[in-house]
Amino acid sequence: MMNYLTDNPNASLTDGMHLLVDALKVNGVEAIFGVVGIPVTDLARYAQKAGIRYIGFRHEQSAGHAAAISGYLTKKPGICLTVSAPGFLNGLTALAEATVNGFPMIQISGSSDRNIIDLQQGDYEGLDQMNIAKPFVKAAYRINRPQDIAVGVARAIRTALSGRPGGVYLDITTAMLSMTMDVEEAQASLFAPVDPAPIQIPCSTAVKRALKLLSNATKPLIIIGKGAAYAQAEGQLKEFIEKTGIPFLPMSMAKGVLPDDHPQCAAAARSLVLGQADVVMLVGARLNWLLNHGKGKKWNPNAKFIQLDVSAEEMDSNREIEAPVVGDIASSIDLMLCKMEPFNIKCGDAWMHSIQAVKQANAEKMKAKLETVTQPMNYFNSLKVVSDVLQDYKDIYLVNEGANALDNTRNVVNMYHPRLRLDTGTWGVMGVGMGYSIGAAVTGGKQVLAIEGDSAFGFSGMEIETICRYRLPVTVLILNNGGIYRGDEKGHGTNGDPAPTMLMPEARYDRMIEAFGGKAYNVNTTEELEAALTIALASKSPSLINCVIDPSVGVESGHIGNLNPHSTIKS
Ligand code: ADP
Ligand code: TZD
Ligand code: MG
Repeated sequence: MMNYLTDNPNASLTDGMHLLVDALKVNGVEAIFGVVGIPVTDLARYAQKAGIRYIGFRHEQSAGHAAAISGYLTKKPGICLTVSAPGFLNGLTALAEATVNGFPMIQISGSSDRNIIDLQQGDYEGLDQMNIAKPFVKAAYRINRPQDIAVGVARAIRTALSGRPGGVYLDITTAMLSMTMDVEEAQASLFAPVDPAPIQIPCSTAVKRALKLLSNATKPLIIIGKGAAYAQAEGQLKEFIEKTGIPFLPMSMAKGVLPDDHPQCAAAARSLVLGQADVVMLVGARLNWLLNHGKGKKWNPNAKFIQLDVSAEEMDSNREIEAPVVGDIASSIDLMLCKMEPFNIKCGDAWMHSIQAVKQANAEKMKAKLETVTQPMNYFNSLKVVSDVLQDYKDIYLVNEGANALDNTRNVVNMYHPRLRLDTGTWGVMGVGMGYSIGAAVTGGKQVLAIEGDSAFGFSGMEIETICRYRLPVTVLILNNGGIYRGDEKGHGTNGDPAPTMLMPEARYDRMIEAFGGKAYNVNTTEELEAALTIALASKSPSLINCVIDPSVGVESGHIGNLNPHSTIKS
């Protein structure tokens, strides 16, 4: 085995820094996303020398998002490298989000001198990082000695991947990085964990219970979540859905697990199916706020639930689950297919016809919106152009964030393949845009279109320099309505300050990418948008389109205005 740390093959000692790189290599790590500085700069250099790709960011949060999404796409933990205290904290938001989303990720952070931190004597960037990380992650570990590197890395990987995947924090102390160890002993200690994400086969009683419930349904529904996308169970799922004829509803990031234009896709009849389904089978989807917790006026109060999930404690989290199936999704559906025959599950024609009728009526309403030309453009006529151009690019990543920019894109732009739609996820968080774009381009090897609200873009906009520096095939399309939700609100004070939702009217985001040598476009009409997007995507190189949208067309809080408390006292 190569010792990447020492250029001298005869050296008898290695140190923590080199051994950590060796451990990452042994575990097949191909890329590290981070920001360097004391004490991890050399670590990144050694990693690069060892053939691990190092992608240097402008802010740790974006590096963390890149690591998280690479974990989601590859089922291997994405690695984020940060410096102590502030760098660690900047990355922690992304690590927490990875945990909430169920994406495997490891944040490795340098940390300062334990003796000084523990006595609070004011070390350079001193912070009790491991304990701060704990509430936000599946586990936090610290490596204090080179002898523990192999086990520390293996534990981090196994924890990030097994059960419900998530974030792990790995603390590496400055002192440990320069501690030495006998080379042979060090290399003998290295290993990759065997079967870190073991398959989990559900018990057949649970599977039969679920099938029985489904066989009694007159209006069954399958909801596909991003857990199914992560599980890469699209083959099994397609077989099950097509054999049973049951309609399905994809959650946002699960769009494309089965194509959106599949005849059984009920996305365009969402209210109908949630309101009427009598048996709902959740596949890698949680009954959280994104599904109104399975309660309230959107849901049939008598609906019965089947839930396929790797995490037993997810069951009954919001509503009673009559048929819990605890296992990994691929094994669970395999077993359901296997045991299906005596149950004779077949979705009735009446249910499917009522769904088709609503789908058709809604499609006509949508078509009218998409085809209405306005000047300036609105979300619908601009997104129709995007959707048309993307017909030639069905296999690229679509990163998406914002409020109206998010909700309308989700509704207008169909997905045809699994794991291509990457968005704000479980927390509905702004700031994932450029990190996800970079992480997907680097790990997935496909080009990216990021559709961004103007506010959303601002959270990670500086990373367009990173995109240009690494010459990544990323096109950023900013739906620029001049503000958060809309760009026409008047200030409420007397000093002329803009309203809280306002951003710069007529901001020219395209000029930002010119500073870094990327291609820039500013578009005001659907014709200009079509031309710019066509050229930008064909170029497969860094590009940014500033798309001017009518400031008055956005809806406050997008589709989740119901969650927004309004003051009861008139001012
Ligand atoms: P969505 O936001 O798309 O509804 P969620 O993130 O809420 O999806 O839910 C995903 C669920 O999938 C989580 O509860 C997680 O435990 C589960 N999950 C993730 N990977 C697997 C897997 N391989 N097998 C089974 N369940 C999984
Ligand atoms: N901060 C973070 C980290 N996440 C958030 N979700 C918010 C703030 C609040 N927020 C939203 O929920 S959407 C949004 C913010 C600031 C931006 C909406 O404006 P936009 O999109 O320009 O991105 P539209 O098209 O104007 O609605
Ligand atoms: Mg906006």
